[in-house]
Parts: sequence; structure tokens; C-alpha cells
Amino acid sequence: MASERSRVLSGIQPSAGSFHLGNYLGAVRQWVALQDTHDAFYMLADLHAITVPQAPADLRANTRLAAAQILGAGLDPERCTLFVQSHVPEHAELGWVMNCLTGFGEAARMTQFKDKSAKQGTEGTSVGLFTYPVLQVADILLYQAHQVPVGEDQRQHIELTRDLAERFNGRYGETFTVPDAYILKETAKIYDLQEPANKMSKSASSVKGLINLMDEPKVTAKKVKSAVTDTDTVVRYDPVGKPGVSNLLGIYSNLTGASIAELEQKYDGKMYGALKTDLAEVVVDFVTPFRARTQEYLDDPETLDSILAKGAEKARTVAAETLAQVYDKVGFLPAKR
Ligand code: ATP
Ligand code: LTN
Repeated sequence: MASERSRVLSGIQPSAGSFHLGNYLGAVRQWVALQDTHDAFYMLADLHAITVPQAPADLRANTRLAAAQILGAGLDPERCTLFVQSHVPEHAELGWVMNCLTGFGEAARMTQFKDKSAKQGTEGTSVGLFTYPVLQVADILLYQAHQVPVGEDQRQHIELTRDLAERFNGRYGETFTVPDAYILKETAKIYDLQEPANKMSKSASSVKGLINLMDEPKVTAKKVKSAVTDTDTVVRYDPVGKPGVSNLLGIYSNLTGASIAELEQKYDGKMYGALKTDLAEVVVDFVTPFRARTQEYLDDPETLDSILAKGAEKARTVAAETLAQVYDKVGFLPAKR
């Protein structure tokens, strides 16, 4: 069925139990908004998750947990397609073709790979981690997506997607839509509350600056109240000079809709403590209903699994059509039926 709406595709790895505030503000919140304006496909990237070791039982549980959180955040399976990457074998199949189109040096320039492999060492780094961005390219191109809503850290992977789409189209004839990254400036990068120079990340060295949405609200409130600020006392937005306070203002603004200027005015003459106490309340008011909705889905795994089964069926229809074109264009002999 041809759709009038332009298409978006995005994915998240089910590799940590809880999503963090950076995942939500940087990505998942946009997914929810885009389901009303776009033909939206969202994916739990379990093939990507195993590029680093995962305990099988944890991966399975975390895949359901990730689906429940996305639904808890407001995604409606009637208005978009939510599926598990490994349920659609075309991802791995197109991934292989794309691997054969990617230069070794080109893949070696991916900064996320360089960072992660430097931490793990060559022996601890899988070949899968090296080709991770190429699989991501396949994810996007299979659905002929126009836009890809992600955080800033994914920009280079979207650039690679554009390059490979153009390369394939140039070599074999028009096949793929060349996608754009969809990155909102205000939420492109949420920072760690303890180390405001670093992005909030599930692989941070300490969890003290990480706001996990599924944590007990008490724990979350405490983390917000002990966020690092600076020795000055003025509440002012200045990401370079005052990264800690600016990150708190950014989160506050994003969760409430109040502008930064309004917040600066509200806290004019007040101490950082007042800002942190109020922000702790804002965050708790956000996570409390989110956790309750997520729990409802977790308590009903049959419904959850059937949402994912329907999603995979819809996704496969689209993915199979693209893959068939690709196999034909590269010159594979059709299998006789
Ligand atoms: P890791 O740091 O281990 O790579 P992660 O915490 O970045 O993991 P991902 O699963 O890689 O989590 O990211 C899922 C989505 O969330 C991506 O679109 C990513 O760009 C976005 N995202 C992650 N962290 C942030 C952040 N701090 N600010 C804004 N967006 C973010
Ligand atoms: N690498 C992404 C997850 C991801 C993705 C995708 C995002 C896998 N496939 C396709 C957008 C489009 C990340 O967030 N770490």
C-alpha cells in the first residue's frame, strides 16, 4: 500500500534494562510525535545488541522491557509499526550486501566504533561491532526511510547511510531513498549529571549521573538533587561556562515546555538548590506515570508479543520488497519456485 506520508525509521538497542533520560529526550519522544505525521517504523535492534556480549536470558527480558517502555512512552502500535529486528531476516541479508559495498577504511573511520573498540581492546572487540554501522545502514534503507530520528551521536551513521545509498544507486540504478537525519537541537545531547562534559550514557563509568527511567523515583530525585553544578550561584544558561546548570535547565525546559529564558527568570536571585529541588519533582512527575504504563505492558507479555508479531509482519512486507529489488539488481540468480 503506497503511503502519502513520508516515512521514518529508527531503532534502539535492547541492551540495558532501563532507558535513560537521554534516550527518551533524544530519540523516543520524537518517535512518539512522528507517529502522527509520518509513516513510522520503530525497531528493537537486538542484532546490534549482540555486537557486545549479552546473557541470553537478559537479552530476551530486555527486549520485552524495551518494547514495554516504548509503548509506555506513548507509542501506539495502531499508528506505527513496532518490531524486533531479528524477526525480520532481511536486515541481516541486506546488511551483507551493504558490507560488500563498504570500504574497510570507511568503516574504520566511524568514531563510535573507534571509541568502543579502544575501551574493549582489539581482542575484546567483535567483527560485528566493526560492521555495526553497516547493519544500521541496511535497517534504514530496507524501509526507504526519508528521515531517521536519533540523537547527535548517531549523525555519522546516517551520513554513512546516505553515502552507501548513493553508491548503490550510482552503481546499480535508482533503488534507495537517501535519508536525512532528524535531530532536534534542544535534545540532541543530554549530559551526564555528574560529568556534564559527557553525554548521558548507559555505558558511563558511574551510574550516579545517569537518570534511568525505570529506577525508583526516590533514587531519581536524589540523583537530580546531587547533580554537579559549579561554585558560582547564578542560574544562567551557558553551556560552555556552566555546563552542569545548563544541562539541568535544558532537561527542565524539555520536560515542561517552559523556555530557558522563563526558567532563568524564575530562578533569578535563587540558589541552585531551588532549581534542583523543583527539577527533581518535574522528573518524578514524568517518570511515575511512565513507569506505571510500562509495568502494565510488562504484566501482559502475551499482548506485548502479539503487538511485536503484528509489527514484524508489517515490517517484513516492506523489507522483502526492497531486498528482492536489491538481489535482482546485484545479479543474484533467482531461486526457482
Ligand atoms: P551507549 O552510550 O552505550 O552507546 P546509549 O546510552 O547512547 O548507549 P543507545 O541505545 O545507543 O543508548 O541510543 C538510543 C538512542 O538514544 C539513539 O538515538 C541515541 O542517539 C539517543 N541517545 C543516547 N544518549 C543520548 C543523550 N545523552 N542525549 C540525546 N540522545 C541520546
Ligand atoms: N545505533 C543506534 C540504534 C539503531 C538505529 C538503527 C537507529 C540500530 N539501527 C536504525 C536508527 C536507525 C543507536 O541508537 N545506538
